[in-house]
Amino acid sequence: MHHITNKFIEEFNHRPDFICKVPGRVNLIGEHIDYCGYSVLPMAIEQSIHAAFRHIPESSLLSLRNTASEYGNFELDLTKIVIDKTTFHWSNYFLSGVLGVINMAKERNLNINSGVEVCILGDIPPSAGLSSSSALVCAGAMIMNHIYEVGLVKTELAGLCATSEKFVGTEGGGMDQAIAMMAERGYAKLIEFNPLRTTDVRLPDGAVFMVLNSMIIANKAAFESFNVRVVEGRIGTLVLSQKYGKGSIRKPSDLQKGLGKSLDEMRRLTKEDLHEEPYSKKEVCSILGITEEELEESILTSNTKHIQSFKCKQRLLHVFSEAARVEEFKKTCDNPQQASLATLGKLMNESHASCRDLYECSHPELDKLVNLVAPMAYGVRLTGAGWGGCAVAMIPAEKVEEVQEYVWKNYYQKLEKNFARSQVMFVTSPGPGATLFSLE
Ligand code: ADP
Ligand code: NG1
Ligand code: MG
Repeated sequence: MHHITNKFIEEFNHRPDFICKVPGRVNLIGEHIDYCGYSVLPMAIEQSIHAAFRHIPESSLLSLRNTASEYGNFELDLTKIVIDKTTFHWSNYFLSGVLGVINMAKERNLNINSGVEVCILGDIPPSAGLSSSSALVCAGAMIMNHIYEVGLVKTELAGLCATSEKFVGTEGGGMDQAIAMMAERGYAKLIEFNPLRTTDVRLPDGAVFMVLNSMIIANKAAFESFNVRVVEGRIGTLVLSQKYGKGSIRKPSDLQKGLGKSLDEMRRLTKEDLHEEPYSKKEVCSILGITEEELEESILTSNTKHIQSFKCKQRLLHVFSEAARVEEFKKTCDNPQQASLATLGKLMNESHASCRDLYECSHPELDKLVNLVAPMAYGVRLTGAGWGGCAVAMIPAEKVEEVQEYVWKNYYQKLEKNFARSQVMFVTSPGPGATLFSLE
């Protein structure tokens, strides 16, 4: 805490009033299904974004600083806030939370004529699937909620931040913002959507969760793969929806509800009704009875308009099977038995295989890491969006050192880079959600 306060004083010549702390998260199971409307099961980690801030009533300026010099300073007049999706500047994340709350404050006719000085210190490995992005978004929103006295409670902030992070350009779901806001120490959470709600999940005794960073950077806003997956699922759902006379349903969970089918039945439909080869743009338009322009405008995102083919079947098979694994994982945690650890581990392994083969969101280095850990773990899988970033392994508590030693030697030392062991591999237990501390 000293470091951030000192940096704040160095930058602004006075002490901050408050510190806002927002954690990162590790998703235990349920990957790439939150934006399809399905439940996910993450927990908050210790690593967080800390934002020291001071309200400046006499100005409308936001002054943003970072303790890490690579991020650079940022200034903006809050009355003229805009987010340029194409710049990929770190401030975009913070600003999207800020903008979400400003829009809400305007709707409520609140006075928004004041400014704020902010200094960020973050120790969530960035672009590693541990949700550093949403922690920044949530910090921006919490600070403005406080300063403008908007009065949003945590569930409202979580929903608002999920919508706001889209200002950055990624079409994600609401998992990261929900766990960042609503986590509670000691529990993982089942997060359900529409309406957003969380249920405590107590993890079984005898195993620990270890996060291992592949050190492959995956910046989700700067590359299109994330949104390509979103639209592939969307198109597959529209094709099925059309076939079953359900109109233009584009969210898999909505279609499931509309059809009144189980997840297994949805998988069967997907297998029978969609073809293996990628759908071309032309074919999609002909099935849906729309023009290419309409496809681009109302179904694709600004960074996926140029995509020519869509692997709808593979993506939806992942979605429906992953949603079923989350249900099974939760059930197993709720009724602990002797074989529970093995069952949970198996589900995690299946989740990884599905992410790798059907959703194609892994990375060869991440697979290498997963394969190294697998023989010593109950289960191990990529966590977060993928394409690099971290794996999460459930391992017997007594095997922690053995695993770390082995992976250090066989993975990290081979990368020939300098990093602290504790930064790339750490055991984690469920931490609390976002908090605001007064320094007065
Ligand atoms: P993830 O959410 O998995 O960490 P994203 O690609 O969604 O990865 O977001 C990573 C981005 O978040 C970084 O490129 C950077 O812009 C921003 N970010 C993360 N940590 C910090 C930090 N400590 N300070 C400033 N920006 C950060
Ligand atoms: P990360 O890894 O934090 O960028 C993303 C999405 C989640 C979820 C996961 C995949 C955002 C803010 N986050 O997480 O909603 O879809 O990927 O399960 O878009
Ligand atoms: Mg992110």
